[in-house]
Amino acid sequence: MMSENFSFGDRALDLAEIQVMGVLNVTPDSFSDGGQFTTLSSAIVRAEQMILQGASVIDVGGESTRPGAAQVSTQEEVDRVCPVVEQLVKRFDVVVSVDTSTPMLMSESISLGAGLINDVRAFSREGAVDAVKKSSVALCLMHMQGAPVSMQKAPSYMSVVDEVYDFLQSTTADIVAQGVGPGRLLVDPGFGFGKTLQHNMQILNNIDHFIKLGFPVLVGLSRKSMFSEILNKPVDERLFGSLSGAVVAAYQGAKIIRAHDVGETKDAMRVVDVINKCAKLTNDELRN
Ligand code: 7PM
Repeated sequence: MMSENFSFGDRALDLAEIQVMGVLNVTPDSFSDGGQFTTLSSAIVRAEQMILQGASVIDVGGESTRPGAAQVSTQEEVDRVCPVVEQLVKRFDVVVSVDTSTPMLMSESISLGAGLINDVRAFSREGAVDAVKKSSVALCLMHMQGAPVSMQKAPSYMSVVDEVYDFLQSTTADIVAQGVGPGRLLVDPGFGFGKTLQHNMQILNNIDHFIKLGFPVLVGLSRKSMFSEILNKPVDERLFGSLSGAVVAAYQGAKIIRAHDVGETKDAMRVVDVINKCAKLTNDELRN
């Protein structure tokens, strides 16, 4: 099997195999873990668990992007996230991702050894591109319609797949034009960020189209409210729904799956890896 090494700062991952990004919330109001991992040591314990379960990326987030969430101050976000990034880089052989739109936290995280900046606002804030430009970290650009406070009020598109595609195409081109190498970029259609259930399902059915952008595709479906709309289940009972969605995305070529339930997601992705790999075998290779 050919490898597809992709650099995240000074670490690399082989994207020929689907990678699982474990979610590490360090917000006191995180919707799925009630903020119990807000202290440094419990965050490290949770990260280690996820790494043992197969996470190759840990996504540290200190700003809740929950629909309607209150904004945290820059200083508060930096104070929550930086000590966690520092410890994770020091202790584990893992790509440390920072879920932020704040240029100051981007710079700080990069100097602490983070390998990926995951920005749900696609580096749209003043100074964001400058904060990452002179480093070698990877950047994940996500699509969102509107802002977290209001995005789920009335999502509306003429053609959701085309609009998300065009946004990712023009935003990646714009960032490359500002001096970031294209080999550093990942894209994400942003499930649940200004999208109805139908919009989310249109996107999920067209992940193979987003692959054509030429950047590795990352998706986050884990525990999202689209599964509550389908299954009518609370956030802690959406695992099987989330896995079903992750399989559909990965089968079409998504390379990184952002998930809370890392071990279960990793098992599902191992199965999809074998399905995708066997699909490419020739008759010659299949004969004994
Ligand atoms: C409330 C609602 C709290 C939604 C948290 C969330 C993504 C992400 C998030 C994603 C990328 C969550 C989301 N979702 N980053 N950050 N892609 N790249 O479910 O889909 O954790 S926050």
